[in-house]
Amino acid sequence: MNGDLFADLEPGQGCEALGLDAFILRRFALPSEQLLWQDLQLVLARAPMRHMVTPGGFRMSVAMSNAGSLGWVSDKTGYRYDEIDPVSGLPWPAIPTSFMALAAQAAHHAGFKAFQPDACLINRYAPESKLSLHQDKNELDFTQPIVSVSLGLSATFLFGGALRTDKPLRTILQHGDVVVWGGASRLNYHGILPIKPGRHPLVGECRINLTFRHAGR
Ligand code: MD3
Ligand code: FE
Repeated sequence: MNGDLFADLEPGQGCEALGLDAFILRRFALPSEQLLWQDLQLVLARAPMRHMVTPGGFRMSVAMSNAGSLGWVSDKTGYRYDEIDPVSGLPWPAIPTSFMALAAQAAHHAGFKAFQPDACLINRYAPESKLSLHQDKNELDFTQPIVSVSLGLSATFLFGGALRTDKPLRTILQHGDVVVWGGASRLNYHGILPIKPGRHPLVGECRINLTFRHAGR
């Protein structure tokens, strides 16, 4: 690991390389958990969580919402980014400054100097919810990384390769863990195994994941 890049991490906030251009900053979001949580409630008051439907007609077990000038949506016609929340008919709420600061700091630690997210997808996993192995390829610019922030219950993350058939690595993502996925791993398959029931003191009986993307031009 490049010592200089990570010199200002606090003790206990190690950085691990998960794969090529993929870095886990364990517990990196812990110091800002209260602010993140407050700001998340403000976003969700305007854009409530909802279960989207896949193009195949299945209701997703993960509930979702978005902040930013673009939001990820799925319906029977397909997956896409849209400026408008189809539930409210209004633009998605802005990405809170606390979210932006955390995402920029994390990207910077992983060597991405100018991360400009325009979309923050918010995923909520109740017990038994899962996200099957998939690629994220609706974004227009793959040179910018994706930053993910895990809150609440732990999850087993599957990190595969460029092909669906590549055997995935497994790692546990815990409350406060931040992962930065760049260049070489940007199009890797990945997923989340079914969440085990439990209770987190701040977040309650679920897992929440924030993923920051640059989706537009
Ligand atoms: C690796 N979310 O929203 S975040 C998703 O925990 C998604 O909710 C998972 O996959 C979650 O699309 C995983 C980590 C993540 C996000 C995007 C990636 C890992 C990635 C894109 C490429 C490679
Ligand atoms: Fe994904």
